[in-house]
Amino acid sequence: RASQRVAENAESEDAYHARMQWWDDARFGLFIHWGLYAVAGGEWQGVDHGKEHGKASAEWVMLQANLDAETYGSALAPQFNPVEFDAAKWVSHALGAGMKYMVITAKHHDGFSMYGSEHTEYDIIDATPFTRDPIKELAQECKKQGLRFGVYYSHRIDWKRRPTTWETRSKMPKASPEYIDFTKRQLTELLTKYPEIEILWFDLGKDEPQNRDYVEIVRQHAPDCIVAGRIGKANGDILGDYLSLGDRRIPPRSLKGYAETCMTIRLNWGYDRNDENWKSPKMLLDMFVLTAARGANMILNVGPRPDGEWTDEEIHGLESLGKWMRRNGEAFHGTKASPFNWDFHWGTITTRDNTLYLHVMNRPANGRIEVTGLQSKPLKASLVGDAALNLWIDTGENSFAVDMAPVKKGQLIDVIRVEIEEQTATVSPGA
Ligand code: H79
Repeated sequence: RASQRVAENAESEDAYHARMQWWDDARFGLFIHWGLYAVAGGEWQGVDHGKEHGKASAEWVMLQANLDAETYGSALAPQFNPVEFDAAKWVSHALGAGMKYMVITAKHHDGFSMYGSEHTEYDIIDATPFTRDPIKELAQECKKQGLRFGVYYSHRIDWKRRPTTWETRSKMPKASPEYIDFTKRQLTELLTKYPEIEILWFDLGKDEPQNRDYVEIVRQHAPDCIVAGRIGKANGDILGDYLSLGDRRIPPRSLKGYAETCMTIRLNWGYDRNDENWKSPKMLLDMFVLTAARGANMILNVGPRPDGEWTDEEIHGLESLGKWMRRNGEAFHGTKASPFNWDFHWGTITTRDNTLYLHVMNRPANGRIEVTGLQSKPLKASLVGDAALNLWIDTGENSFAVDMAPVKKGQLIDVIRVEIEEQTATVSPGA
């Protein structure tokens, strides 16, 4: 696979792919947006900013309510006391859902550090009544339970140190040398204080020369750490180890390199007390398999409450995904993109060597799963999770159909394993 990273990187192609291996095999991760904005829950002085602006805004409330950092921080930080926060529980929720990694906000656009930082007092230890460091507790708990750990870090947008307003939000002032230095010190601190960090998820970077220095810091302190594509560019060179697709975007076609979709379980990233736009487990799973069919990962976001608990919808939503993931793991962990650059009326496909996995998102009444346009012969079909259930195959010219009538209904998506003679090209979509 072609890489997204800059050519001048000293690392060999092989070393790069070896470093990306666990991530590429993982397919599914957890994203967590948690910060002072959880206290506001999308509202400021009775105004629901999601409604006011017609857009999800919980972690943007500082800008949407036009607050300076002093007003925002002094109102919210003294109230941030998540006594129910339990790292062990959060990690179990992720593992129970079949996720292989988590990424949590260490600093979002509001500029507030969710870990104990030596370089600012605008952090969870100094500014809130909560005396614990959730980044540290999660990092350690991930290590203990076997979940990979990463942090989100807003390196360009920082409304405390690079102030802007709702109206001028697209025109950021140039980063001062002090801000760049602060960012470098915080990145160094994160990577040395929490050696468990294996992903640095930068957000909304543009083309700024300091981006290259930020990547350098990661390479220096954590050579195996993966850098998300939203770090941006430096003098035209694309930085980062993988392509991070735009917020909530499912890749339309297979991509050349490693890629990731970040998706929300409801509309908002951060906790929003008024957001009822929950996606059903079925819809989340459909989006997940469509992403896997393009060879990309998905990180699904939750926005925990200010008391440290997850909402019931988040807990139960992840539980139902987990049930499916446990049964069907072989159909996405370590798989490759579909040989087709399109999907089917019944669903989509992932592959491993000479195996196709047919993800039946919408089961036809006659139980006939048709695959047209593949220049290879099918040998054997069975149900994932029930290898004993062999299914009849009807073979044609560059096409075949599996009869899934014997498969009991009940799963959100049935996955059929088809062994084929060899992986070959597909015929043109018009054929
Ligand atoms: O961290 C999450 C978002 O806060 C962040 N990226 C994800 C992972 C993000 N920040 N900006 N953007 C994404 C793109 C800009 C979106 C905007 Fe808006 C549309 C800014 C104003 C209108 C979303 C909707 C934020 C406020 C209203």
